Amino acid sequence: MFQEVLGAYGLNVEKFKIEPFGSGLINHTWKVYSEELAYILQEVNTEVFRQPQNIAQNIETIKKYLDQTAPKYLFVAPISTTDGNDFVVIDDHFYRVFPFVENSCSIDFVHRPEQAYHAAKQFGKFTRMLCAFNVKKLKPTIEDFHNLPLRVEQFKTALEQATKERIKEAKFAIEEIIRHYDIEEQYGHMVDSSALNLRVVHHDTKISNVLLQVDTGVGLCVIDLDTVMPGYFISDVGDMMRTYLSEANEEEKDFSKIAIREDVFAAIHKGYMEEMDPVLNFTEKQFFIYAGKFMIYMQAVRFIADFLNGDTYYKTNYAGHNLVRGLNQIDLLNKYIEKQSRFEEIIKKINQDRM
Ligand code: GN1
Ligand code: MG
Repeated sequence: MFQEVLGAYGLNVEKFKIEPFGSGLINHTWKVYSEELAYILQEVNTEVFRQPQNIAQNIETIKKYLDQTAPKYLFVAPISTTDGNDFVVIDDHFYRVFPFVENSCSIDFVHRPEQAYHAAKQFGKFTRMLCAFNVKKLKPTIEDFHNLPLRVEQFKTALEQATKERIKEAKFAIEEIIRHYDIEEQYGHMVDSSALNLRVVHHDTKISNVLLQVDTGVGLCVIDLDTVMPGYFISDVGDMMRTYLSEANEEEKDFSKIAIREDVFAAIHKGYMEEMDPVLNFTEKQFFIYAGKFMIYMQAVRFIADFLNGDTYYKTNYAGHNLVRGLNQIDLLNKYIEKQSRFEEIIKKINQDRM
């Protein structure tokens, strides 16, 4: 496979070392490198991304726009094959190759608030750079990806179809998801009232999706653009809250290690709003804290639904893995909700200091 794929780019497989790369749950990624050159090779999971051409097209459309409006902005698009394509299809498998950004690194955990700040700034900057771009030009790469009511519907269907054993095992998780249905209701009100604008949103703002400068740790750019599509800013802010606030991530089995770091919350707010404050309207800003509840809850719903469905979506490494992930997210959600008034104080203080 490697030979055929790299051959399409005019690269000779024998000249490169190839190693699995990164920690994604959906696509397969490799680093392909020699002394002089380095690339990222990726196979797109077409079970999840049914029309991977849409990803390629979206990235191409955005690239053209940014080339004209912000030529200095670092936007990592796939390189072209010798035939001028953005991707290669071999036996129905879909591959693309990215340049490896020099002097860049990524991290899997937020150890310090500055890292959250730099990441949040990059995600904010990305949406800001595209705030005048017509979002309707982008195709959804996964229909209804962050449509919470639909995710809850899918959870209910999974519950109807699940085996008795799985329902019994997940009893507490199921009860917790039902107890927090108000988060979904609030989403419904928000969408009905057209409070939020559709924007170009990344939809997967985990820390490993930002490249940092090796020596300084300063943010360079965002990567993993598969889920870039029209959406609401709460998806990006919320996923940062979900994945940065606690040092222990969604894989942690010992929930006593899950804890919310207020300084990281403040850093996310600072980095994101440095870019997005002039872009977001007054009503949108009111949903900044809700964003975290929305994303943490939705991820819990998705993990538990996948557990009930017999683990068909997320890669799992042990029996009950998705249940543990779901319970982890429920624990995080409850700890987040406890902190809500602290978050309000933090934002109030930031706004006062600014005046
Ligand atoms: C998936 O593959 P990865 O890790 O980038 C998922 C995200 C989830 C995340 C949870 C297309 O992302 O929505 O938040 O797992 N991506 C898709 O770890 O479903
Ligand atoms: Mg991803």
